[in-house]
Amino acid sequence: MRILCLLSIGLVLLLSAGVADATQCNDGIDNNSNGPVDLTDWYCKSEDDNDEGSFLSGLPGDDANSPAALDCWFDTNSGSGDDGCSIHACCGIAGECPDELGGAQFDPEQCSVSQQCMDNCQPLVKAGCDCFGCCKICTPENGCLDVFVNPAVSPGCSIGSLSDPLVCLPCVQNNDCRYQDSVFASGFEVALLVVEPLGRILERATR
Ligand SMILES: [Ca+2]
Ligand SMILES: [Ca+2]
Ligand SMILES: [Ca+2]
Ligand SMILES: [Ca+2]
Repeated sequence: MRILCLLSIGLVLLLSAGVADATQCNDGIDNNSNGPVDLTDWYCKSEDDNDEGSFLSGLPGDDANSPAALDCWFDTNSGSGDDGCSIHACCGIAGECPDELGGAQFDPEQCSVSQQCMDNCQPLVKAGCDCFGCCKICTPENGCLDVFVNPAVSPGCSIGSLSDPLVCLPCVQNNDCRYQDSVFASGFEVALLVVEPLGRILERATR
């Protein structure tokens, strides 16, 4: 009887822990009613992301970086102390560095990524993206575009405005710090092992 009681208490604790950790990006619900659910949605950068309806995470302290000092976009905080990543957004901007991103202060000599950043951030990066939120997103309307979806760089960017270069800034992925092996599926590139059993591979990544 006592063992049964202990088991029940354990189960209740486990369930309440699960409820406490629920986010929009791990709740199994299509919160923004657009079809993709949780991590298959473009707007979910990790299971901790609590906003399935935008590129923001909805988490206190996240998405507060200056474009002049981006940390690892996928660690759901804005500090570079825990990841060792700090890079000017214009290191990844395709073309001129815009004034509003601090173009006057941009030094292209300061664009290297530390080993610490690679070690900490690469395991967190979502397929199709680099460490700083420059992601290859494919839609029937636009084909595949590399755009900064990180709100610190492109605050108004959404799937509907992907092809507007003034809203979703075109970018070049950081080769030293990005998700390495992935394939194109409808939407984000998707990790090979995730997409294969579902038979949703459209073509191999050509980066
Ligand atoms: Ca969800
Ligand atoms: Ca959704
Ligand atoms: Ca989000
Ligand atoms: Ca961080």
